[in-house]
Amino acid sequence: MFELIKDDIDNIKKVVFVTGAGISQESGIPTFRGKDGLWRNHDAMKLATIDAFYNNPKLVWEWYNERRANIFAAKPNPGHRAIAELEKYVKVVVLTQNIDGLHQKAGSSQVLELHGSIIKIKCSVCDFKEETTYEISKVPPLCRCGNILRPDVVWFGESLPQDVWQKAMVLASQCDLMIIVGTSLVVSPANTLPIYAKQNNALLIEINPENTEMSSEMDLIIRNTSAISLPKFVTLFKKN
Ligand code: BV8
Ligand code: ZN
Repeated sequence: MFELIKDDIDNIKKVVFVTGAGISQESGIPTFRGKDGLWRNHDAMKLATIDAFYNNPKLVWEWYNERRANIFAAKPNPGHRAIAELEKYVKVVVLTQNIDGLHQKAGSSQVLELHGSIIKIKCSVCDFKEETTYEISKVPPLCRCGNILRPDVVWFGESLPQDVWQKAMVLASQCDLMIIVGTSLVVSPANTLPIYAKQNNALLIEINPENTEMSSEMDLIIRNTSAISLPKFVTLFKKN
């Protein structure tokens, strides 16, 4: 599977992962664009927008409540755990588009959440923010200032947190190897991270059962799932 890099392993010191919904698929969390990308016949892409939230905050909150319940019950899978284990051998940073916190649950210590986190909620007006894992029964929840609370995620049409994005670009341009796992690379600006890596001569590996928008740019393509491929990748670093 990883024959191409087997002899280069000793030169790999800094690995950056760019992960998307596909890496959590084997933890039972639906992806965005797969067949399970619909919820009550609503397209996830249309619900994850600021307009949808202001047009129908109750509906959007019902969607997030269902996702929160599913995510809080979900466990990291062997793919998440392999990335966490790799920290024993090399410097690892995870740039994730996911909001499910499964990388952190698996033990990864350097995770940048490019699109925020479903575990956090914030006020749509004041600076109130908190981490909540309790079920939000009354939707939409109100802040003590009287305004509606929202999930602390980045919706389509919203900018990514500037500090997180700046750091992600720097890390992408300083790695020896970038592994792009479980993402269709449809969503920008996250889909530009492999370009920063390539511009700095990093090796690019894509792990995805399907083609992506950038398959032609990759040095190595593993047409398999992350839960199968990533544990195999980590064994390359284990000195027998
Ligand atoms: C921005 C949080 C500046 C919410 C998410 C026109 C109008 C307005 C905007 C735009 C426009 N055109 C482009 C844009 C920019 C837009 C964008 O990219 N749109 C796309 C759809 C064209 N981006 C933005 O708006 C971003 N902000 O650009 O700011 C700006 C400001 C104003 C106006 C313009 C620009 C913000 C984007 C963040 C959106 N928020 N999530 C929530 O989750 O509720 S994105 C959402 O999609 C998730 O985070 C998800 O992770 C992400 C990306 O999708 P993927 O992770 O790739 O998931 P997908 O389902 O697509 O693919 C899964 C892959 O896994 C597949 O390839 C599959 O084969 C593979 N797979 C499946 N199983 C497995 C597997 N792989 C491995 N193993 C398996 N077992
Ligand atoms: Zn408030």
